[in-house]
Amino acid sequence: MAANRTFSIIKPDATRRNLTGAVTKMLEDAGLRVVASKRIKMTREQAEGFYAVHKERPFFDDLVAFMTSGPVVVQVLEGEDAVKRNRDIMGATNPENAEEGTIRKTYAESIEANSVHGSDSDENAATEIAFFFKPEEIVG
Ligand code: RTP
Ligand code: MG
Repeated sequence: MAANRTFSIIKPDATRRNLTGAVTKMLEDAGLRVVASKRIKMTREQAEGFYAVHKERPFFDDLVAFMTSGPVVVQVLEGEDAVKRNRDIMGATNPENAEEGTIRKTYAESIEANSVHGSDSDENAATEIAFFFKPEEIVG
């Protein structure tokens, strides 16, 4: 598959523990290139908008509270088969089910405080990238 892009968030549990570099190294070692990156504090409106697909889920309010509890690092990652490559290195949502060597197995604290987000399809990647970045902020 041709090189393409995905969207990643280093979540508040990871920035709090000063793991931005460690997580980014795992992404880079997996063959992904950081082509845009910024550290932000998500507003409640941003978090609710970003996770709108989960609005009816029981964990929605907790998730919004968690994602606004501290800084996050939003990134655009580029590489061959980027969406799948990123999901593979992230590991399962629940770190108890994540494989050895994945980011979540290595660093996640819980099913919610699971250190990273990654887009789950090319279509969602495009939407999520546009949610946080202007085209000129992405340098491939
Ligand atoms: P993400 O969107 O963050 O990459 O994670 P994912 O696809 O593996 O998981 P998803 O089902 O999309 O859930 C989004 C995020 O919500 C939190 N979550 N909490 N308490 C719970 O049962 C629960 N389930 C999910 C996690 O932070 C998850 O990454
Ligand atoms: Mg998801």
